[in-house]
Amino acid sequence: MTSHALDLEGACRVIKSMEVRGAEAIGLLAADALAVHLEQTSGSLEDVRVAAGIGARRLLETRPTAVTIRHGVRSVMAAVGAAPNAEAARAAAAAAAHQYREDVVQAQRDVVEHGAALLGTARTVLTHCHSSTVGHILVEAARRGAELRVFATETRPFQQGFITANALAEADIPVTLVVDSAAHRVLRDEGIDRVLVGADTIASDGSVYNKIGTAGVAALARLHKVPFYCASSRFKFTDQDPAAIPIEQRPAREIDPLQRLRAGVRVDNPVFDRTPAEYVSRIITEYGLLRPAEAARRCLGHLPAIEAPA
Ligand code: RI2
Repeated sequence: MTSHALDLEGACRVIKSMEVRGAEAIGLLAADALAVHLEQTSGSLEDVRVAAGIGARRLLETRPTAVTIRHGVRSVMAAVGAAPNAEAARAAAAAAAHQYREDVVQAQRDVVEHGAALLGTARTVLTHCHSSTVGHILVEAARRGAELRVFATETRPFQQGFITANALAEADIPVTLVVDSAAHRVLRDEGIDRVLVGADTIASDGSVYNKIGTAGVAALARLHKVPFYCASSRFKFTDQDPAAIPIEQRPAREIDPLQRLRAGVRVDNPVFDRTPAEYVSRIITEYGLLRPAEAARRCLGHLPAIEAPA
């Protein structure tokens, strides 16, 4: 499936269903889908702007925690806002989505470079969920000769740990899948010397919003004195008030797909949690390995402010 083949509603559907998932991927798809939507919008400049605003809101509703969607949408909206006429707006939207992709891909390459250097020659790593950024770092470190051993948590309820495990096995990196509740045992008994996770969103105070369970792994890493690293380009950072960052709730059926629960049992399925900055040793950014608050300052300094869609 190519993202370009999707109309706006199709893109919203596959993002919401997590058929396309991972913070970076959904931001790229959102930008592309909005640009394609505007290419297909005829009429005046005002018509294009209205369509952009409606499309942006639809995309932002899909996965409310992921700030990458905001950055992708913002880049397209800014281009539309600056265009003098409808034709220029459509062309500028396409160019902006393309540029956003180039910038995100380059930033991830730079993060991977710093991450692979961090891992050095031989490391035992614990990771949680599936992050394309972390995956690329591990594969690149192995390519450079690191004798890696990786433990991947299953990551209930969506089980993205399976994606991580299969991708690493395909790259011939020894990997062991464990249930989430094994994190304490693994950190205590398996000689883990780095925890490495991705990010969906990072607040200006350096706290990391990532897959549910990340904060628990971080607390356990602290207990066992294992350094905890988060790999993230600037496109995960936001200057939103941390208290206002929404945590996405997903359907109960993801936890109880066989519907074994009786009516009346409440299911709480927040898919992200917030890891406080003090649990994070360094954030691996395109600007190098930085303490969380410094990473936020540097990364936000290289981003335009995110505005709400018109
Ligand atoms: P990359 C994922 O979210 C995971 O939480 C992962 O850590 C994060 O996105 C970053 O992934 P989800 O879409 O951008 O599985 O590094 O909910 O690929």
